[in-house]
Amino acid sequence: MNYLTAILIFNAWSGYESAYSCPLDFVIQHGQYNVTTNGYILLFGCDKGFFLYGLRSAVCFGTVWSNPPPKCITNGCPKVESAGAISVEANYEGSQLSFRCAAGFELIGNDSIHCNGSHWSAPIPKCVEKRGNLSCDFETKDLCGWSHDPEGDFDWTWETGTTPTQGTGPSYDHTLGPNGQGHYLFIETSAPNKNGYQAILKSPFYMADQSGQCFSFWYHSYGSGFLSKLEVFVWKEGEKKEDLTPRFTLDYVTGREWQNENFYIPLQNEPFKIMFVGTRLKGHKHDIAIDDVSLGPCPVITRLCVNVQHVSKWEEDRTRSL
Ligand SMILES: *[C@@H]1O[C@H](CO)[C@@H](O)[C@H](O)[C@H]1NC(C)=O
Ligand SMILES: *[C@@H]1O[C@H](CO)[C@@H](O)[C@H](O)[C@H]1NC(C)=O
Ligand SMILES: *[C@@H]1O[C@H](CO)[C@@H](O)[C@H](O)[C@H]1NC(C)=O
Ligand SMILES: *[C@@H]1O[C@H](CO)[C@@H](O)[C@H](O)[C@H]1NC(C)=O
Ligand SMILES: [Ca+2]
Repeated sequence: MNYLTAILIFNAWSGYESAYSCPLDFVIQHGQYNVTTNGYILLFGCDKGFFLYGLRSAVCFGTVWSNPPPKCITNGCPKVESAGAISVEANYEGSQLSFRCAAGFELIGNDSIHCNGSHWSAPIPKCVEKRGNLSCDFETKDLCGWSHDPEGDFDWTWETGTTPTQGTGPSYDHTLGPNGQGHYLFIETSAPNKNGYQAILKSPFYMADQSGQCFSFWYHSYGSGFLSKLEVFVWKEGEKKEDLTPRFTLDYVTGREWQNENFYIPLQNEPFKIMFVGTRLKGHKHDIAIDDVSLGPCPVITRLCVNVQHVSKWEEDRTRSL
């Protein structure tokens, strides 16, 4: 017994007939429909040469149809092929297309279009890169879209409380503080990591129109000696880390407090990422940590807040971009 038969039996048994008043105010281009059972059921059909795209029937529930009428579609529309981030699946001999985007991209427009013989039902959709979260406190394991670069020798560790080695690293995160059980990321400088090993963390893509602002982050650099290094870069697709100049470098101990830093990102003409590179230089007593990153308007009184070396770099870029 199919769905339709079941409904007919239910209908006969319950005596609902008089209650059907679903609207019959639509036309099906290149097709027709027949009204049956006093307006309770519609049966759809398409003209010769057209495919029926959708359901073959509809049932009236009081005043609304169970589903929209199908479309009668055929081929003959301009060809659309997969290219770049967009992939196309053709059905009904090319009369209907479904679209998907590669990871990291989102679809703008309809994910499904169909053809009436000459025109597509909607413009061809586009895949655009997803916009990265503007800030992250690293409180969830998805790291707000930040990711470990497989080119690194090891990954940044997601941690709460102290780091495993005594005398180095933070005792708590920056977001929630001493009693908060918050999370941060750090580079584990103990074995098995070796001297020269790097951990690379990349932000999601930011769009070019999100440049011209400041990137702010908190870091924690406690341990003994000059043992590890933190570098922060602005990176674009295809660029090699070796060819880039870090926008921030730290290779010394600053103490047990979290420190804030920010730098200006000059206007870019293509999507970019922020890249944190942590390098173990010598020994296991310098676990550098980061937390609370954000991209946004530059602080007004930068001069008073950050050390002189970085103010000059910030001002230099700013002046150049004005
Ligand atoms: C509608 O009824 C007509 C006349 O009986 C028939 O030729 C046609 O095939 C029917 N269409 C559908 C979709 O059932
Ligand atoms: C997708 O297409 C349907 C009709 O096929 C239309 O009603 C709808 O507005 C379209 N959506 C977008 C986002 O273009
Ligand atoms: C297909 O749709 C376009 C625009 O909606 C319309 O101008 C054209 O007449 C339609 N063609 C057919 C064969 O229905
Ligand atoms: C932004 O962060 C939220 C929460 O962590 C996450 O669910 C979402 O996927 C992120 N967006 C992107 C584009 O990565
Ligand atoms: Ca945190």
